[in-house]
Amino acid sequence: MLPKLPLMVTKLPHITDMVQCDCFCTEPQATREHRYAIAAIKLHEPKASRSHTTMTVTDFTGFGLKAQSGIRIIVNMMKQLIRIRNHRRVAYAAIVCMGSLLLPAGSGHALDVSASYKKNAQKAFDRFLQDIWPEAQQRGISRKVFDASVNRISLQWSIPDLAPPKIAGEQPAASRKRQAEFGSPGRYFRDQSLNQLAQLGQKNLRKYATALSKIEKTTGVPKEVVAAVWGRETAFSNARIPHDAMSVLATQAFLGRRPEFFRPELLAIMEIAQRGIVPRSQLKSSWAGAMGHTQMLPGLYLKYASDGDGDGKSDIWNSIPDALATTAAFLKASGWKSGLSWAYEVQQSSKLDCTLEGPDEGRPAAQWIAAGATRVAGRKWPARLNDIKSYLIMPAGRFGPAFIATDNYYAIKNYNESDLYVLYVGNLADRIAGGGAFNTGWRKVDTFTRPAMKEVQTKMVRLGYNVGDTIDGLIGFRTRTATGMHQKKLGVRVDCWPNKPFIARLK
Ligand SMILES: [Ca+2]
Repeated sequence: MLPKLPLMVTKLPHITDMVQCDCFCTEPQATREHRYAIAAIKLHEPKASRSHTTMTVTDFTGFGLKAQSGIRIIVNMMKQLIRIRNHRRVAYAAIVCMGSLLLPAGSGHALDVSASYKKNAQKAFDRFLQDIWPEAQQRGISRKVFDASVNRISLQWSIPDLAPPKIAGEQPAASRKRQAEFGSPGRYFRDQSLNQLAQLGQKNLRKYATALSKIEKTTGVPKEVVAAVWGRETAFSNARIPHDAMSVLATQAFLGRRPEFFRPELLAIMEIAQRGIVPRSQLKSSWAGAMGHTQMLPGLYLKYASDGDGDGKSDIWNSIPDALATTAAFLKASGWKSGLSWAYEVQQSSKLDCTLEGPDEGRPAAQWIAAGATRVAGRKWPARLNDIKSYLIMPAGRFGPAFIATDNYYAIKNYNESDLYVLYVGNLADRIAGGGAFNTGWRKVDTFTRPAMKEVQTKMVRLGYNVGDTIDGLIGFRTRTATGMHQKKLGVRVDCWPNKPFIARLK
């Protein structure tokens, strides 16, 4: 038996890449921490592929895994392996460790930035911050709070996924996008990780029973769902959230890929500082600017801040009940309908037309049922679902589980724009409530890099199909349904997944 890795490594690894692509599809800084972390994962899972481990590392370094803990993990595992006399594994571990130190060296920075660029950028950044003042003032932020905020903001050159603008005639290359391969969604739903997380969830459900019952009563969002978001976001507050949120948001607003998205968030966090809910030193976030136990952006906090522990203020940074109440308020505002599940798994069947997947094809559940949707394991449909607008969800086309989802599915999706995120949270919630894995397994599908999938999407657009608002290289429901529609046209098997033989036939 292999020793178990500490929580951060066992709980978070398999979760992310497609789940939160914006945050995790970036080449991480190949620092020593990453190498140790890769070694630790390789040691735990010798069969993990290079791209998989890199993603895994990106995932939990996003939460602040430190070099020290990476080394400690390896040393402890080696000790245990020696103790249980697993010499082959020890030798393997030693090789992996050494190999990991020889991995292509990184500079420690996501960006290759010259000293002169940095100097000019700093000046432009200072001006950028001062230019925000009129907007800040309009929002009721005092000059005192504004100055105190700005004085302690520093440019964060090391956060991933930056796209620095041209300054004084110079423009560094944007940080590289990692060319990871996207494989079968199945690997995000490993029983071991999910069950461990579900057990922690059940423990926390008992610990916060009073607060969670109150939250469920006032918002209609089941306590298991609220807990599952918490588990997914910070592994029940076991993840480190290391960054100064204001500096991260200011950097994202100035150097990031989506300045128009982050500028209002920067103003929002200044407003939070103005309210003086917690000291500035406690306003910590992930590198994407999300804060607190359930990882909320400042703008969402301002809208949905709720008081879960009844002390009269909403402190999502220190109070778990407050964070949970705020998350539930957001889910409610996103359209949560009480008394309904997030989704009902149905038998994968050719009676279900996979080109009807997604939010545009919502219809009363009775219509899906009449068309042949049958719940798995002989489960009965709740009668009240009949008239409720429901949606077909097939995250891997015909190569995985299928669901009839409710608006609650899209409420979770409002937290994170990814089907796999919703499925993860939904399944974790079901497991916390005593359920298990999905009934239908995930079959192997062809894997692609994002640029390769972008090419495929471009071809499909040329053929007149809608693959979504942007050609993003991700296989979302529009890419899946467009695939199915083209398969229909070609007269081949309709499986709604762009495997290689299908792509070969795209002109
Ligand atoms: Ca409170």
